[in-house]
Amino acid sequence: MTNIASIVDFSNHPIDDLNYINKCNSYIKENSILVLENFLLNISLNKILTEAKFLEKEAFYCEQKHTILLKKQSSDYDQEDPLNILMTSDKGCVPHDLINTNSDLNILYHSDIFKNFIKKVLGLDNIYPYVDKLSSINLNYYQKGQQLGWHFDNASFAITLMIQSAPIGGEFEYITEGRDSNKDLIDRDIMSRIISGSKKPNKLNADDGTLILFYGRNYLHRVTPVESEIPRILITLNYNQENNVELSENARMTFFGRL
Ligand SMILES: O=C(O)CCC(=O)C(=O)O
Ligand SMILES: [Fe+2]
Repeated sequence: MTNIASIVDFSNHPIDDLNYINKCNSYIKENSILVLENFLLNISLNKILTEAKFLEKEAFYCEQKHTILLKKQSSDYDQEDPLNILMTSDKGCVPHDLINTNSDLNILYHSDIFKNFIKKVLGLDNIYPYVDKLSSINLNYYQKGQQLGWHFDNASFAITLMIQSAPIGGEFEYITEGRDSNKDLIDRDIMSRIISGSKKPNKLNADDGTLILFYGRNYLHRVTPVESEIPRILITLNYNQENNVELSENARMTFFGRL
């Protein structure tokens, strides 16, 4: 059985070390995003990439139109209202039940050391996998022309692993201001300027093997269209703060095409 020490590069990222954990916690509090480059050892990255390429033919592709709050357009609001403008998102997804039980991804996801790191860095009491068989780990494929439109996530935090960045396009863009979901505040002016392109977002061009933690419910973000024949492959590691949560049937049908 593979050990997490043969997956994570502990020399760069000693995720079991309290000083390192505290450093990451301070960093994300200050910056709202934490980018850990070369998080995966090369040998593990290559194994995961091989598995992801093998599973690519199983991906379910969906295209959606949604507002930045992931809702449908409403005739109650002005079409120009930044909360009512439609975005396009399209990508392919391989759900958790197709990933090998012995995959480094499963070992990492279930590892107590990794989960403890995530909990402490994000200041959470506990984190739990989804109880449905599809939603905990997802392989996402963005083929040429595919993208994620501007949005806020439903989940408060996101954990992603870049496995194959696109040579052209497929950039992660984000802002770290403009919403406080706890106080139900959204700065419409900032949203309008980002959507229209008059305000420039931050850009992140993550290399393969990078782990990213991000407060996606509070910060608008998108993935620009992939422009290369080589797809962008990104893994989401999805946890809940409560036990026994399943992704809604509607969301599972949308993203995976099945329950
Ligand atoms: O692909 C990415 O880098 C971000 C994914 C994302 O924003 C999402 O799945 O909600
Ligand atoms: Fe997102």
